[in-house]
Amino acid sequence: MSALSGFENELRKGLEEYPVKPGEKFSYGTAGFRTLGDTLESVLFKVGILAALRSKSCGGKTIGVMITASHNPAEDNGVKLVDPRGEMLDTSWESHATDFANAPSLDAFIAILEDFIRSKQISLGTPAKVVYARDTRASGPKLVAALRKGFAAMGAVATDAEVTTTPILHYLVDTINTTTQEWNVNNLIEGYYLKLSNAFKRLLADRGTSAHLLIDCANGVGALAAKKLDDFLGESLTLKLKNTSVESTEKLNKDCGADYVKVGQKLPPSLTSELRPGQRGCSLDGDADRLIYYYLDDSGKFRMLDGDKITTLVASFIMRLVKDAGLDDAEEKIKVGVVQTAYANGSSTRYLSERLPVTCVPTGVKHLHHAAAERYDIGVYFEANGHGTVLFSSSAQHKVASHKPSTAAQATALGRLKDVINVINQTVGDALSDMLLVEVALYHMAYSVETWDKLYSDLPNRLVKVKVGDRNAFVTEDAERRLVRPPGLQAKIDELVRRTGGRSFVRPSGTEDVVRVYAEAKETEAAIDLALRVAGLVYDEAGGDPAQRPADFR
Ligand code: 16G
Ligand code: MG
Repeated sequence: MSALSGFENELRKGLEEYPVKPGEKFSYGTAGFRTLGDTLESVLFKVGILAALRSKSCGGKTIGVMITASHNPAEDNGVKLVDPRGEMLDTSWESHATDFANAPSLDAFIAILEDFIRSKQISLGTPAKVVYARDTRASGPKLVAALRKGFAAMGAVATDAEVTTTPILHYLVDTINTTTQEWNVNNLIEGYYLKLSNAFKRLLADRGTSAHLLIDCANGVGALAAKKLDDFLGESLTLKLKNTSVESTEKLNKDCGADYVKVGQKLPPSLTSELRPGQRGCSLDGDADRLIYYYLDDSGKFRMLDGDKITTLVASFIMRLVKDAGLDDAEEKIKVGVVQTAYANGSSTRYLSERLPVTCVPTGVKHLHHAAAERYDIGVYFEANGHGTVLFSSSAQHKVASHKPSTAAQATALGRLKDVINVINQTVGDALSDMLLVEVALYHMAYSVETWDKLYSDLPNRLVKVKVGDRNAFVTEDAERRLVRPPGLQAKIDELVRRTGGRSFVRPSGTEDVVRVYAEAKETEAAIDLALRVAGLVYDEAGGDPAQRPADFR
């Protein structure tokens, strides 16, 4: 008798309602499943089942499910699972998620499920608990309906966190699994805003005037969260919210948002008449887990402060607090370090390496998060695209909590460090929490936005997409900085870089069917030239059709 016999009826009904259509192929990538929203119902039904099984395999702990496609176009959608501590799904489950999604029939699916349950030794009698949320996309509600049927098929108890940001969902998962008190989801969300805003207000208590900040909310769920946060912040920070049209779902990420700014290295047109020279502005992405700052200099020129600049500011601030609190002496030494990816601007890596340990890891939050937790007592990580946070190890948190300051100045710094811990959402990058952290760091470091910007000068850089037949033919090593396959290509890139100067690397995207080329050099024209030459090499090497070769590839 099959272990699933009691569930077969519901599974059959679900699969009949949400069949995989011929030719469809899904893959659980860097950020979960992500594709056109209208094609995802079958995936969501199965993700509901997978989340329930994940909960059972974690002894009944609550698992999170977030429905979002982040910075991608409004018609896309996606879904990812969140593990009990609020971190990304264990990587060993990713390929199973893909197998589930692609199972073509009831029989095939049941066979995969049974095999999986046996290999993971999941006891189906263990209760399952899940909490789920979605962003503002139009396809969200029907994807939620399919997801709920997946939960129901496995008897999971599901809590609906409704429309909220990705980082709030991560926070909820962690909090639900660690709280010993009675809770309901609204109180927990309120607790999130209180935790952030109270710590922020204490950190800025001695600032006489309120700073002004313009926020581009990408017409997404970040607009709702920023409005709520604004209520909690009161006078401590004056927010001006732009691109808040969440009802017009087609406007999501359209000509605005963190990715628009980072990729185009330009201000969203909707902000041009809003931002005055010297004033700070920032952009969130569609699910509010990325943050990019900017300002216009005296001559009105747009200046961007990306994830690398945020790392520099935040790491400098935290190092100073650790030192001022007396936590950097031999006995209690707290080691602060930074994690970046190959996309980090070379100037930022140089600046940071002269001051603290820096680790480079492959793209994707799970890699950065893991390295930050493994390698440092306090690990600051940001991708250049603005996704990041700060992790405090339990030993660092213990040292901060138990340290006895020997001077009044140490006591002040220690108090600030404790509040900084509370401003941060340690489960994942959180644009709103990061924004508060940046504002606090600027104030306490006594930096204007210009001083912050001038800590180092970004090397000009360029990112180019290359459409190839099979991006899996591209295999990297050394944290994606070098190619091992196709054979011989890296040597050609090395030769180009040797001749022209600068830095370049090639990696297959984890979210799109393309290969990405990054190049940086001392001059803008040289960076563009290098990127387009490497793109040309990649295209030719991957057997691209000469007739279709993009005209600008060199
Ligand atoms: C996803 C990742 C992000 C990464 C990006 C790279 C998460 C939550 N998000 O958005 O960290 O920078 O993919 O995309 O991990 P790419 O592989 O297409 O370049
Ligand atoms: Mg995002």
